[in-house]
Amino acid sequence: MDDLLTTGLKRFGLVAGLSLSLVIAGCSSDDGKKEEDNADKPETTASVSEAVNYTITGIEPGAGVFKAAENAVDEYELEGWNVQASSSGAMATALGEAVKNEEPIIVTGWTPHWKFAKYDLKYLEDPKGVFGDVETINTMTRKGFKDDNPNAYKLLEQFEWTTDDMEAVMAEIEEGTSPAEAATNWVEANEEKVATWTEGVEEGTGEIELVYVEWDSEISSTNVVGKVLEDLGYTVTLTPLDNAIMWQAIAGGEADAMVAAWLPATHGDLYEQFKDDIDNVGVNLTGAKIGLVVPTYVDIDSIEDLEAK
Ligand code: PBE
Repeated sequence: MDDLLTTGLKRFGLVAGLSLSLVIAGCSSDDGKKEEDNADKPETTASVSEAVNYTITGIEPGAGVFKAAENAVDEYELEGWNVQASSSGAMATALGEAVKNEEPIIVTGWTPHWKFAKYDLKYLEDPKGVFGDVETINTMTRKGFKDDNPNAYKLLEQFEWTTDDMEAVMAEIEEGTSPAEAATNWVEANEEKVATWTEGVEEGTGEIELVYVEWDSEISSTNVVGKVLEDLGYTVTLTPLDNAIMWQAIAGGEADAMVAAWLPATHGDLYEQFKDDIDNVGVNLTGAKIGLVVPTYVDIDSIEDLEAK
């Protein structure tokens, strides 16, 4: 893969070098060079826009990052661009294929995610701040859950980990381990950290339903929390839902808890909509981020470098 990337970098370096000489040629004599000068720009920037067919490879349309990408198309006046609805898995496959073939691609991306360890990637700068800043992932329960299950609630209150922790679970799943097994392995390998979550928590019984969306990050966190609750004696069900439905299920009391609320920006609209009917337990991870992500060999740095169709 290193070789492929190096080749990709060389290729794009060559294009950049070529355009520089055209610009210099354009500067040295004014007459007759104008066209070449202008023609040079699409070479570098529009070629990326063109090569990706004015398409951002998206994920589930209910995801905050998908909606933010659509806002970015508006805010940066990218007429003719399309944010393609897909799934997190299909996006990752498309990204992997593009890197293998050294082709440009723009995806809706987020951190924590295993893709940053596997490929050389960068976030496109977002001077308009459409994708928000660094944010937190938060735990939410239905109202009344605390009274019904004070011990499980205490565990959820004490559940907090790092992007590295989450990425370790994600990486194992990406390599083919089942989510449940990867969660078990992580819990066994991180007894001390788990002990801080279960400190003062007594064993319990009964059923707990955790809801989540099948994003790689949330598959990891939900399975880990589910495993710890199971170890405490609860019967745990993990139910994958669409994003808005997940929030609705907690607000309506149909499900007990989720650890998948990205705030303040990514799920800010959903939080506003449901916050009065939800118990916000608190932060479980800091350092989360969303944005447009490209392989480093793609020769643009900012969303502003993209061009309308
Ligand atoms: N994500 C992963 C979600 C939150 C977690 C970034 C894909 C979203 O955009 O809603």
